[in-house]
Amino acid sequence: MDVDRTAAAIADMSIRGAGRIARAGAAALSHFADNYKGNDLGGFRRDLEGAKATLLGSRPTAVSLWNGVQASTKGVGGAKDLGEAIALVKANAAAFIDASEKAVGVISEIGAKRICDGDVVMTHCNSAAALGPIIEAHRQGKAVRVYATETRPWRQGLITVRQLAEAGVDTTLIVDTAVRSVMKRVDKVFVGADTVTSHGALVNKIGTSQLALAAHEARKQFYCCAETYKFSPMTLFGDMVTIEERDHGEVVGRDEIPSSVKIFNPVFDSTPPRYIDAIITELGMISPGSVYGIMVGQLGEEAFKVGGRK
Ligand code: RI2
Repeated sequence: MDVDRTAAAIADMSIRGAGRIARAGAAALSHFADNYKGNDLGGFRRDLEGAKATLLGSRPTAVSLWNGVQASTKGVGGAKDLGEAIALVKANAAAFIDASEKAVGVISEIGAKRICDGDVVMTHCNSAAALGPIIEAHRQGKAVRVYATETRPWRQGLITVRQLAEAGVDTTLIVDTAVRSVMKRVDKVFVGADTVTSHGALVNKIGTSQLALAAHEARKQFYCCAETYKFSPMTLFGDMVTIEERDHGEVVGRDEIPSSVKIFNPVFDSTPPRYIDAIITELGMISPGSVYGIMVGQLGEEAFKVGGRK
């Protein structure tokens, strides 16, 4: 799909999920490179920047999209000619998509080991990374039962319960307001991530922090499942994560309530690292405090030299 249509599909959430939007962004840049009609390298680089900006303007919170776009365009500045630049973007995008898909498989294997026979797991929204371990544990023959939240207002929980039911997992749907009440029946919480900050805070679907608080209060384990391309390099340099706010029409019809009532529809919230037992990544199970070291390793020391930040 081309860049404009991909950006529109991400914005209207027909393509959603932090991993999927990152792969869609990479695929759109590959499509852009493959169909480029110009004939000079300078023009390609300029148009590529425009394509990146279009994709990044679609949704602001999940850093996975930014990382996918950056990974797909790495090295273009050093390309000798247009052909090399086009080939580079296509190869980068394909490598990112492949690594992204494999990461979910590794997270599933690692995460499944944290699920014991007979465990009851709660999950929120719809996360491929969080469902992977649950489905893998079930596939391995462990008896696992799941409470899945509805996840207002988009109700991604309905996608989750369909996916779990299709995999044969014993699944119960609950409304979001039932989280604290149901937590006493739960052993572990598994959620995904849109962004993880350099100090190990989890930015994920609105309501995630309520699950974390309820799990903490009830002394239940809280796991975040996140590929490392959901780690935000910008937060290393002090930038805040932008929390997306979406249209009030997603919450309630305007004529259902008095016109004087305002509607606030934030899409994500932040869970402090102290409420997270571990982050399950494709590099292994890590503490929230390890995120910083992994990001520094991935970025390289150059990025931290005074004046070295691009
Ligand atoms: P995977 C989703 O956001 C949810 O917040 C979910 O936890 C996260 O992306 C990660 O999903 P949205 O696009 O990459 O539904 O694990 O707003 O599939």
